[in-house]
Amino acid sequence: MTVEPLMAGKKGLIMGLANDKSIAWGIAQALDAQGAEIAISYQNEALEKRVIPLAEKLSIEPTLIKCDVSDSKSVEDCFKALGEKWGKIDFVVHAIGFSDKDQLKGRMIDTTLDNFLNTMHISCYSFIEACRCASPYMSEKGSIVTLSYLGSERVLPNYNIMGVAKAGLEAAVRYASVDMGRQGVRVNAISAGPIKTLAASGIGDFRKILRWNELNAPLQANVTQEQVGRATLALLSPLGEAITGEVIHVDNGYNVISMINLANAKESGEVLCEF
Ligand code: NAD
Ligand code: 0WE
Repeated sequence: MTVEPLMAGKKGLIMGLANDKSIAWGIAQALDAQGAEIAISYQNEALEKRVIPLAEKLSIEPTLIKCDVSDSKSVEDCFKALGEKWGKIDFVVHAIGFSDKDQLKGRMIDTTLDNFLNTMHISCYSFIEACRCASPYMSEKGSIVTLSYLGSERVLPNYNIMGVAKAGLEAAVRYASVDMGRQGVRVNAISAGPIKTLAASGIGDFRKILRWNELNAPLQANVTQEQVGRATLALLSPLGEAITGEVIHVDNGYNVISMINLANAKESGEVLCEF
């Protein structure tokens, strides 16, 4: 029996590809494996050099578009170009976040207005704007997914204003699900566990964050780009049919845990904390 690929004939945009470690790359590969035709947007020329060789690895040649979400015209032009090229867009993936590195430490309350506005702009408003610009072109039964993190719901050291932006992002998912539900389009977020990507590099103690999650998640492991890719595929495909306005944790269950597992911590022999 031959089964039709889940994304056969479907076309859509992935925003936020920086390199082969990006969550966006895990998503691109999962969609490609199921027959999707993909457009990839990248932030600037420096990243274009990294994106081109990745694009060559996909089975259907992707469309590459420069799109800097700090510039509204750039976002508008991106969707217009795709709408004109394809007629209809079946899916959009938003995998973009940014805050000034200096403010991903210390106290959240010390954030500057300038950094607050920029973090909100790039990490939250850009999703809203992408939904609005995509809206005229989305096919009925289209699907949109953005990426969030547990720091939106609970406090982790140093995530700070990004947590506030992700809380806004998750609320935006709920409101957009109503706005776009009228045209049959579903809107969801995936709240991924920590993954070593460019956006995680240079974060002090990221190794410890990874180890902490691995020791304490119900499935005793960290998540991979590929796993987030396949969960995103499910939400973008007909498998996700009745799911909208939702934030789905793809974190090996870490978010349900309250107290750490002392036995696992001891067994690891690492000094993550001492009682
Ligand atoms: P990444 O660095 O590979 O991707 C972040 C992307 O944001 C980059 O491609 C970058 O170019 C893009 N970006 C930043 N500013 C932009 C701008 N002005 N215009 C256009 N693009 C811009 O890192 P990632 O971890 O794959 O991040 C993707 C998403 O996943 C982010 O929303 C992040 O918050 C979220 N996330 C990451 C983790 C993790 O641990 N890595 C966990 C949960 C959620
Ligand atoms: O959302 C993210 C990444 C957020 C991020 C990271 C950077 C680093 C480089 C946003 N902006 C920047 N700006 C830079 O200049 N994650 C979920 C990964 C992440 O980031 C953290 C984490 C985790 C997990 C920051 C502090 C604490 C935990």
